[in-house]
Amino acid sequence: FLEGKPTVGIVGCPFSGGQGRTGVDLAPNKLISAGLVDQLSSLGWEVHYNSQEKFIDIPYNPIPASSPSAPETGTEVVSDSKDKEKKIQRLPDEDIGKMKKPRLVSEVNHIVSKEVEGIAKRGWLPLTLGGDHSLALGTVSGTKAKYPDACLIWVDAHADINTPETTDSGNLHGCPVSFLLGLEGTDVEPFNKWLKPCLKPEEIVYIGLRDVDGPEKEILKKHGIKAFSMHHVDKYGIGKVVEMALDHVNPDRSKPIHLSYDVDALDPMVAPSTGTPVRGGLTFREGHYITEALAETGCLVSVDIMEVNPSLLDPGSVEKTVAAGCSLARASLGETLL
Ligand code: 6HN
Ligand code: MN
Ligand code: MN
Ligand code: MN
Repeated sequence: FLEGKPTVGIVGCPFSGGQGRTGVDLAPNKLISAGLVDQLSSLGWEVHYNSQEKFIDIPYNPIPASSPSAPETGTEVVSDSKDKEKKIQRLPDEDIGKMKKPRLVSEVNHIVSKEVEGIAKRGWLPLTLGGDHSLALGTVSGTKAKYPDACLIWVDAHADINTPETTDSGNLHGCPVSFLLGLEGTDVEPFNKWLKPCLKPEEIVYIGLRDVDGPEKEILKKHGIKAFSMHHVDKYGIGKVVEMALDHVNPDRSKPIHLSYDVDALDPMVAPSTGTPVRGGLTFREGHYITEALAETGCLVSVDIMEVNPSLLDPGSVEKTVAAGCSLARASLGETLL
């Protein structure tokens, strides 16, 4: 599906507003500092990297707070990457219903959506580095704008399919899938200003689930959404699970694939530095096998690596998690194909 010389457009998204912990916004820089651009170039890809500085212009809470004392509202002085100072008026971003930071999450994702769409429309592969998983609102809608028949493989400990009504936490990183599907309760401001439902229930498949909220289980059942939990990985083995997942969303291996990878799908021993770790996850090899098998299909058109949080735990844990993020990205782009 890609055009011309294989080219990847890395979209660095320093964003943490879809959940409550700071630090996940540091991941894109960490992944890049770990050498990701050169690593992907070595695989034969032309690599373009852009970090989404535009986020700082959004008039809601700073992303990330440019200083710990940055005000929630009022005038803030921020410096861009060229150390040019700008004054920005911060507006309040009150909860809407249970949703936390709805305006911020919406505006950031609108930018990400257009960015991903633009990269995809050049015939390049967008590789989005989160940031928290609410960013999938932007990445998946952007991919779908170029490839309306793309299917979505969601690798995660969580289903991220709460609606604004079912969410307990109010954190929008637990909700992106419901918005993409246009489930009941998601046609709400400010998201409905730009985000149209773009995904059908039969176009998504999950791998790695092990912490799904009660209402999410009902949603999965009601809409007949296919999910391979860790139980299925144990029962069938990862090879069979990926094959069954592809048979479900992409039976002829003819459709474009968007991979949205939350590193908390990996076991916390493999990827400890993440905001919502859950025991009993994918091993290092199982986690990488998924990306290798998808690379092998030749159908991957868009990849997200989400929820690395370099501010959590000790330096050793951070290094492991960042290294896992880089190697998942490399494997998705074909590193381990012989
Ligand atoms: N993630 N189901 C929980 C919630 O808050 O809705 C956890 C969501 C985790 C989201 O890991 O991307
Ligand atoms: Mn997630
Ligand atoms: Mn998760
Ligand atoms: Mn939970």
